[in-house]
Amino acid sequence: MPKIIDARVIVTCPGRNFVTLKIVTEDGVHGIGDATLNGRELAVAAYLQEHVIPCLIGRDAHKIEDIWQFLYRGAYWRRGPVTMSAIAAVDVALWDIKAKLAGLPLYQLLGGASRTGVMVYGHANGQTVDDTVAQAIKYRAMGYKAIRLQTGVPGLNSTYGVSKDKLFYEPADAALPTENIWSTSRYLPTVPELFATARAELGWDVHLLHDSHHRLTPIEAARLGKDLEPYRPFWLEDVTPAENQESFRWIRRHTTTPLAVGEVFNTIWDCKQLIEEQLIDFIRTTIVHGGGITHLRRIASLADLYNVRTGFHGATDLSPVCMGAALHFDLWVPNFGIQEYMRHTPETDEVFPHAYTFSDGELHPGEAAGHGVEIDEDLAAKYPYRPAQLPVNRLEDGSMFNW
Ligand code: GCO
Ligand code: MG
Repeated sequence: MPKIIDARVIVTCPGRNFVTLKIVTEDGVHGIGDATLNGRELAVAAYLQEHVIPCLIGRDAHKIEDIWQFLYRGAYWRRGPVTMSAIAAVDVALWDIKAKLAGLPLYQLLGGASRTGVMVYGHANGQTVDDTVAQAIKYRAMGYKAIRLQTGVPGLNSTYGVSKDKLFYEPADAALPTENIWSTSRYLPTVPELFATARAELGWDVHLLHDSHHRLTPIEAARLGKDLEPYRPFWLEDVTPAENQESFRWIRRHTTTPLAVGEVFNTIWDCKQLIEEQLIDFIRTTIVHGGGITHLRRIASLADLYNVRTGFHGATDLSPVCMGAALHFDLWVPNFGIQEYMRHTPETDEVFPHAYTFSDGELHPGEAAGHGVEIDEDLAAKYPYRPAQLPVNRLEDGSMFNW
């Protein structure tokens, strides 16, 4: 058996913080998994270091399912982003090892390629509608078949999704949370205007997406969905905070705009009702925050029964290790929808050399054995951890709101 003899957590900050778990077997094969939880990185690092790694030493790296069940059931305190990100890191590192031992790219172990490439969406954003559409035109020229549009809201100093650096977006911008101001009434009219201009300039041969980032009530979401219908969005994302899965019934009754939810979910239980009642069209939960490949496979299979497709979260705060693993999953999963692709900084790409490549609006995981992503530990050590938290939102009258 490939016995686990060592496991370590690597924390590095090549532009932003990433937590990586490296597992090493007796015969010298290693695997890596992403454990990054934006703004709460050290909580997962400690969970792995203190509570998980001691349990891994001496185990058979081939027993992925048994180790998953051990960590999930064995924690007693089930679910939650910290626990599930830690389990995900172990799971992905073990799949990496298994595929390396088999000498195969990971997607072959899942069932082989179902498609030739993975359609991704890029992020066009700007302070004004015209800036945003100009960005979208650039993405189109780069080959993207799907583009997310986010624009500044007049009267608000900063808006979710509008970045300083155009190809990357890092909201965790300070050691203590930055306080932003939010106004739904100022925001709501901006999105249909943005989509109308985008369709006029870009035409219809491109998928357009938008993220409301958990800020609407169900009835506001329903209205936005209706207002966007003429522009045929690919999806409208995270319209309400989804702790209350029932609220999607209200949105669904009023609009045919496709709905995407789930980047903050951690297990199948967070999306069970949404999927079974067919209240959503795309499930966004991804490998790093949802218990790894082993658990995402269950979510995707449940979703497939109800015509819900995958649309994995792929923001900059998910490391290239998560992206690599996600792309193998995407290449295989029968009910694939789309993959988010927010590019990493060149420093991040250097720390995490990877086999995946972009062309014609698609990513491909490559043919390297394993998931095809490595970590350069010497380089990683040159970028020490920097405290950074996500922003918070207040309404114009000072009340705390959702970010
Ligand atoms: C997205 C997300 C991100 C999150 C970020 C938080 O759709 O890409 O909403 O931008 O805000 O991942 O850490
Ligand atoms: Mg989102």
